[in-house]
Amino acid sequence: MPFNQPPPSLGNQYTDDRVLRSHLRRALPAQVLAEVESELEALGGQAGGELYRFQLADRLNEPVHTMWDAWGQRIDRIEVSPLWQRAERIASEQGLVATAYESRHGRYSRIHQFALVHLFTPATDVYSCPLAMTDGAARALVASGNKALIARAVPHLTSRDPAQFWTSGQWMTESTGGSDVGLSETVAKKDGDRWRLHGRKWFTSAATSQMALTLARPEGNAAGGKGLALFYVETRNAAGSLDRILVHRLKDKLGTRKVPTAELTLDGTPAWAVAGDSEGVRNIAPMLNVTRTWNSVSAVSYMRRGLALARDYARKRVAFGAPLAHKPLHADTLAGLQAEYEAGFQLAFLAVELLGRDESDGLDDASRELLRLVTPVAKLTTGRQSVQVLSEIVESFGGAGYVEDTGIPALLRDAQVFSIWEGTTNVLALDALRALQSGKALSALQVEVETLASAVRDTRLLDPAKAAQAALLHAQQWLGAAKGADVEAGARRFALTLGRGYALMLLCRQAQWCLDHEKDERPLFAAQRFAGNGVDLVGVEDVAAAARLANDD
Ligand code: MFK
Repeated sequence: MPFNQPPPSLGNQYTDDRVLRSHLRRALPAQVLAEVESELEALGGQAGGELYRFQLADRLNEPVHTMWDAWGQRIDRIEVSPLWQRAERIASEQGLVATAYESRHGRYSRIHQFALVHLFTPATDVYSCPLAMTDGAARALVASGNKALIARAVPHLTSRDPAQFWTSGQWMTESTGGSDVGLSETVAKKDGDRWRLHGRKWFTSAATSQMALTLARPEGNAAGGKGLALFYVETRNAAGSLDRILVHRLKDKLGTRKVPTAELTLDGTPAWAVAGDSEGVRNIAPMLNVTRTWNSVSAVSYMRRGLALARDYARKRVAFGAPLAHKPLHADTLAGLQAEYEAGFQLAFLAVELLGRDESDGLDDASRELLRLVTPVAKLTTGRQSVQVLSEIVESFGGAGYVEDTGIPALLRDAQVFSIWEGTTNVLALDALRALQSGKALSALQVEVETLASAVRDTRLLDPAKAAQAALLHAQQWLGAAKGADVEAGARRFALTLGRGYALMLLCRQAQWCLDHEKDERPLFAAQRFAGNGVDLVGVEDVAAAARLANDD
C-alpha cells in the first residue's frame, strides 16, 4: 500500500478551546458559567463533528439564483446550500441572536451569546453574516424607539422558533461605493403613510432575508449622509413574492461563497421610515457597531479553526524523522499564530463585554466612549490578524493547504472578508479617529490600561506589560503632535497600535489570572510572544514621500 497522509480532524470545539474556556472562567460568575456550559459543549461537539463533516461534503454547493420560472414569470428565487439551511435552523433553535435579547444573565448575556458565535461561525461557512445583520437590525430598531416596527419585527428577529425566525439584510452599499455611503443614489418617495424606494443596491449580503434596513434619500433632501434616512423594508408581499425588488445576479466573490450576496433594484419597494426622514447614517450606526462586533469575534473564531486543524495535522504529519509538532521551527511558527489568536480574542471579547454592560446596566460616560472606540479598533485589528494568520495556516499544511478539497484554502478566502466588509481597515481607522473627537475615549483607555498594568505581578509579565504601555503612549503622543494630512496618513498605524497594544495589555491580565487560578503558563508565553510579534506600528511617516511612493512619481 502506498502511504496516505491522515487528514486533520477536530474534537469538541468548546472543550478543546483553552482560550475560550479560560476566558469564560475569568469573565463569568461561576453560577452563570455552570448554567451556559452544557449549551457550549453541545455546540462545540456539533462544530467539530457533524457540522465539520457537513462542511466538507457541502464544499462545492453554492447558492443558486433562479430568475424566471418555466412560464416566463420573474421569480428571483435564491436557494442556499444544504449546510446553510441546517445552519439557519441551528441558529434559531440555539438562540444565536435570541440569547442577547432574552438577557437571562444580564450584563453577561452578550458574553454567552458571543461564545456561541465563536463556535458557530467557522462551523457554518459564515452563516454568521445574516445573523450579525439580524442582531444589528434588532438593536437599531430598539435604539430607534419606533414602537410599531419594534413590535412588528423584533419578536421575529429574536425568535428561537425556526418557523417564526426572520433574518435581516443591511442594504447600504451602492455602486457609488461602500465606504462613502453619503453618495447613495436611492430615492424615497412618500406614498401615504409609507414610502417607496427607487434605486440600485450593489452589494446586499444574504439576500434571502425576510426584512432589511436600508438607506435612501427622501425627495428634496440634501446631499450627503445626513440627507439619507433609515428605512425598514419587508422583502415579500402577502403572496410570498419579492415586493418590487429585482435580483439581478449573485456576486462571484473570492470567498464567503455560501453567502448569497446580490445586486438588487428597488423598484418602488414599500418602506417605512425608522427614525424620521434624515440622519440615516447616524440612525444605522447601532447596527454597524453590532455587526462590527460579530465581525471581530468571527475573525478570531477563524484563527482558532485554522489553528485547531494545523495543530492536529502537525501531530500526525511526519517529516524528516519526526511529527511536525516536535520540530522546533514548525512549533515556533504555530506559537506566533497562537499568540495572535490569544491577543485578538481578548480584544474582541472586551468589545463584547462592554456591549453587554451597556445594554443591561448602562455604562458611565467614559466607558461608553471606550466602547465606541474599541468597537472599530477591535474590528480592524482582528480583521487584519485573521488574514495574516490564515495565510500562515495554509502554508503550515504545505501543498495540501493549497488543495481545495482539503477545505483549507476556503478558510483563507473567507478570512479575507473580515478586513473588508463592515468597513475596511482604513475606513475603520478613520472611524477610530472620529470616536476620539470628544477627547474622553483616550483618557478612559489610559485609566483602563493603568489599572490593568497595576494588576500584573508576575515578573515575567512585566516586559510585555511595559511594551503594551509604551506602544499606547507612543500612539497618544503621535496623535497629540500630528497635524493636517499627517493625521489621516498615520490613522491606520495609529489604530493598529491602539488595537495591538490594548490586546497585549488584556492578554497580560488574562495571563496573570491564569497563573493565579489555573497554574497555566501558556497565556504568559502568548503575551511574551505577542509582544515580540510587534505592537507599536506608529512609525515615522512622511506624507509627501508616501504619496510619491504610492503613485510612483
Ligand atoms: C461575520 C459578521 C459580519 C457581518 C456581515 C455583514 C454583511 C455585510 C453587509 C455590509 O457590508 S453592509 C456595508 C457596511 N458598510 C459600512 O460599514 C460603511 C463603511 N463606511 C463608514 O463606516 C463611514 O465611516 C460612514 C458611512 C459612517 C461615513 O458616512 P458619513 O455620512 O460621512 O457619516 P458621518 O457624517 O461621519 O457620521 C454621521 C453621524 O453618524 C455622526 O453623528 P452626528 O450626526 O451626531 O455627528 C457620526 O458620529 C455617526 N456615526 C458614524 N459612524 C458611527 C457613528 N456613530 C456611532 N458609531 C459609529 N460607528
